[in-house]
Amino acid sequence: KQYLTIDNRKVEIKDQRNLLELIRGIGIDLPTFCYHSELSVYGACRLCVVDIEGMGIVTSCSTTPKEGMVVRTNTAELREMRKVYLKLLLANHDQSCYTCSKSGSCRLQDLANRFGIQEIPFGNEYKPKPLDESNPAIIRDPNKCVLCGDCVRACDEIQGVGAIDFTGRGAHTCVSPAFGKDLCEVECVYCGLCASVCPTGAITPKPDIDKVWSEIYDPDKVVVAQIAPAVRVAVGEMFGFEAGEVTTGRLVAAIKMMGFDQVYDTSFAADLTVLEETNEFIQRKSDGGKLPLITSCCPAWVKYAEQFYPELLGNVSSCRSPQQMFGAVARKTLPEYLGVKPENLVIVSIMPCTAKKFEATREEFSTDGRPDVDYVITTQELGRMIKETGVRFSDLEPESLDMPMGFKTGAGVIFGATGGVSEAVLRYAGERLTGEKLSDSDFHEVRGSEGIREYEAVIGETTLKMVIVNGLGNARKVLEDVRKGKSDYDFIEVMACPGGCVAGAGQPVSWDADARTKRAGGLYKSDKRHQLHNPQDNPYVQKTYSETLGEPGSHAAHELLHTKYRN
Ligand code: HC0
Ligand code: SF4
Repeated sequence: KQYLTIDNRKVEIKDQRNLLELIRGIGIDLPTFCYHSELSVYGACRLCVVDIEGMGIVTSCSTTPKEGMVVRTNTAELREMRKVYLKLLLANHDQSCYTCSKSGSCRLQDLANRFGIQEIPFGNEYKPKPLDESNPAIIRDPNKCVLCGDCVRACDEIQGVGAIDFTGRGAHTCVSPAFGKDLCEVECVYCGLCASVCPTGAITPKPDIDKVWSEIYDPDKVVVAQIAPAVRVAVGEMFGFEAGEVTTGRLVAAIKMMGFDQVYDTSFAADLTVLEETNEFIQRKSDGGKLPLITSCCPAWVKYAEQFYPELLGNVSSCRSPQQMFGAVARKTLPEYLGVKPENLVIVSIMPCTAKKFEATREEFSTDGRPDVDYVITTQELGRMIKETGVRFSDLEPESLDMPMGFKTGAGVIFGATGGVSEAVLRYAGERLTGEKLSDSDFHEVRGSEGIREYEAVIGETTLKMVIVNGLGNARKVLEDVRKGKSDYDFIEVMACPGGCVAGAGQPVSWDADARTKRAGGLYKSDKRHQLHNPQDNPYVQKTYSETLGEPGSHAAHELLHTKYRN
């Protein structure tokens, strides 16, 4: 065993990658902007400086812990250095904290507060730079950038996109797409990972709150909501609940109090998606069609495939995502069901994701020029709207979702975690391929958090070789082999966000490193509490087939539930 000393405490060195991890592991929250455990070490913000006997002052993020080191994290000099770094950042920062959407969850604000900074002595050097609001998903505000580079490394190292980088030199350095372009002009897929890791308000989800309020206030409109799976296990975090606590009932109550007319569940459409997608899969498998079949519900992944793997678009499932299946079915059936004129029906999605905002604007997903989903707001935006109303979320009595599209099986709920789509497909495929009910609908093997997980399912006579991928850089690793004909997968699930939708960029800002695991745990717990677990058993999905769609893969189903991708 090896030991070192931190602030007079003897500490064992285990497998920590750097001194910062070790310091944080013993409960000292040393501040940083540019350190992120899943990214390479950059060492630029210098806030994590420590004093080591014999070495002097070094950044702890880039120092390997060694036997016998004597480390101090808090000295007069270190404290002064941190304050100076913070003041320099503040001097170059837009100071519109009151009106910033990150106010309350901004790390710069938090640290200025923690270090008791009450003046910025260097004068305000900063000259306003234009915002990039060019796309439906995220806003880039260079005035709030602290040059930590987290976004640049996340986009490059985790997503393998490289849409943004440092540009300019010295005092003119900033982060932007190449040649000062806007995000809509480069290969950005709107996954929002850059916004998730941004410690300030420099990259944030683009809000649609005002538009949704004005529809709610319009007495002629009937406004319906669909709630994505991952929202129910995260929105509570904005109201004092633990990550992963399932708050669906309170969520419904709050949304109704806000003035929505009906509250439905995207998980209903997820059940529907499984039937269509599994049908497509089994058909391809039995007719020698194009395999592997690759899932299509993550819009950032679909855009990535269009840009980087156009030759594999024939492998991508033609199924629309649950969000868009919901939109299409709701447009077709709800006007009559609710007795509302089609033009007065407003469909709002509540999603954990920024790319869903983009997906809803795609022209494939509109009918007679009107988008099937009118507005997409993120979990964060919904939380803010609830806060605006003053409703005390934790005091609400849970309410039920509205029928028919509020009914789902557990399969439609686990979609929000990586591996969830694959497990849901197995729950239906198992029955389709053997003609028998499954005795156990859990497939624990596909659950987990690794970026690439393989699973071979043996169902009756058929072996299905599956791989579950999260993070687009991981997708690239798997797809390179598919492209070269070197892989024999039957089915590939791809979600752009590491962890799946539970970790989407629209989820509440969280400092909890385990939030994503806890949220996924909440979805699996919710699955257990549902009466039904297999999507084919959803009586309202069955009714939708008998009344509107015929059977999975039918002409009507294709019209409403499938699409084609651009090359
Ligand atoms: Fe997801 Fe979805 S599971 S993408 O992660 O498939 O955003 O939560 O709503 O559409 O259902 C996001 C989450 C969804 C869709 C569903 C899928
Ligand atoms: Fe990169 Fe995703 Fe951010 Fe676009 S949204 S810049 S692809 S991390």
